[in-house]
Amino acid sequence: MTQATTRRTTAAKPSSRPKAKPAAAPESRRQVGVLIIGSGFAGLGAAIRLAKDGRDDFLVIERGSEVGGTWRDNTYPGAACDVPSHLYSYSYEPNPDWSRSFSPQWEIQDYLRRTAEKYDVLDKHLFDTEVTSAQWDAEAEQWLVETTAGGFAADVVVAAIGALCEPALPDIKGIETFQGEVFHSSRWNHDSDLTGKRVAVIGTGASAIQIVPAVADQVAQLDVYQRTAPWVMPRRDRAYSKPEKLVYKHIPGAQRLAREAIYWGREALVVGFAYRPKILLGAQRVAERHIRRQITDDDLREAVTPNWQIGCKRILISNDWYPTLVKDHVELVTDGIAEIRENAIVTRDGAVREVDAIVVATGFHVTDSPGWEAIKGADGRSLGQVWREEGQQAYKGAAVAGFPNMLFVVGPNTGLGHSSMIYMIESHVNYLASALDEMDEHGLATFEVRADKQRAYNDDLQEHMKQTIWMTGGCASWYLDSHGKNTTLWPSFTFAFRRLTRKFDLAAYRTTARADRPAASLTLVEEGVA
Ligand code: N01
Repeated sequence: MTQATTRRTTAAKPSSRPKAKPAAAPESRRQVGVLIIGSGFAGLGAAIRLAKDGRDDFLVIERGSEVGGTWRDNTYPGAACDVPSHLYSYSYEPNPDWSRSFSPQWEIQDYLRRTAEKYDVLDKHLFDTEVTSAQWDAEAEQWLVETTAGGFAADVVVAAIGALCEPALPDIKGIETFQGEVFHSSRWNHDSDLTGKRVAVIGTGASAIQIVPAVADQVAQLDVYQRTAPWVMPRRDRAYSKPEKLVYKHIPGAQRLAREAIYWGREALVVGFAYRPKILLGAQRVAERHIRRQITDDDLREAVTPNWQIGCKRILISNDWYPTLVKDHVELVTDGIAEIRENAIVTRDGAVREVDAIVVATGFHVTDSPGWEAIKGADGRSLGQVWREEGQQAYKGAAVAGFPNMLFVVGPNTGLGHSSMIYMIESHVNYLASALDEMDEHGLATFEVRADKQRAYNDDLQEHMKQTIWMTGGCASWYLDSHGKNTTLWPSFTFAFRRLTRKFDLAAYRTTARADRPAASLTLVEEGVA
């Protein structure tokens, strides 16, 4: 999908994107059964499942030059996962060789590369290819997909685009006039040597708290611009010993047991996040103690202490964030940014801080991704327009009314604040696989979720959402859309989502039969639709 752009950021070099080809004539389109957009954990997981199920007629379109998605793109110093590795991996592909409890980025990227090779799906990928538009053709009952490598006609489209892929660049006055280097955390410019430079980092989210400690000792001056203080817990990270790895490799079930223990430990947190937010106050005490132990200066302690309840935004983990902020050449700046000049950042109090480079760690377009504009449904409206007008929502996070034969892996309200997204991805992959089986079994040409089913599902979900910490904790976060609704997170236990998506529920969908299918064979399906 289209890339967010701004002048002078490495996220924005137009030359790095292949040029779009003109729309293909229908006869020159390549026909494909299932077209998967994106090859991060989600798209790759979908491809592997289709291959395992003996389906051959699928293709993955990936704009990057290899698999990995967010783990390919986020190469900033210090990048690592904050979910334990034994859980943050495919269930069918355990890795006994994880080096630590929280793996670094490069290790996860290696894991994804190896897994793609092992399951032999790389020749089903078109890399360095961007989807420029996808339009539902009601007559042909197919998606007409334009890409930078030509046109495709697909029976089913799988949107595995990911929520954290379009950098959100801050709209700060004068940012385009800055003469030094500017780059987004997820588009780290490795040609830029920060050694001995005066560097500013804008943002104090999950990315910034990894970047700041990793670059601090390299630079001459580090200004950290904080808009909202995050809650930070101790990071219980350690290297796995050789004997541990041997146990995981050679003792059947040992690694699965470790994974299960991590899973259920994390799942217990849902009680606090989604049902009884007061329980999280215990965690808040631990985070407060973390501040007291690592910072002695009262003013700095106050500046880093959030004024909202823990859990409302993502809980961060770090042992070196606060110790970095107390270093002499590091300054936490809490006055808002008024403007950026050729060589400096000016804050609202009038202070001018000269800098040589700016790292923009300001997050992603999650609820307003520009990618949604390129997908046009049955009535010609783009997904972006539909979601702006009606709110971002999908049935079971997977299907959107008006967008037949398209499934998300993973879509609205499937994100997690406490556990591994790979679990949610595998749940959605089950749903996708079941949908394709149902299409085969009943000879279906199309399926489209019923608007009333989608509405009822989301009304129910949002009703439950009201009691969660994300709505009651007193913060603003990227979990919420412009209407103030939480359209990103799953508000319950992940095993409940697994149950919900185990089987494709045809009764919630309108369907049409394939032209070659005898009408009698459709009876069952028609009965299923209430
Ligand atoms: O982005 P964020 P991120 N002027 O949106 C600030 C995942 N992740 O890239 O809080 C000044 O969390 C903004 O301030 P505020 C993880 O799911 C995982 O860090 O909005 N500041 C905030 O401090 C995470 O949640 C890992 O007031 C501005 C920061 O920028 C998600 O990615 C590692 C601003 C943005 O924080 C995103 O994390 C990294 C402006 N105009 C990321 N606009 C793992 O470990 C925004 N900010 C797995």
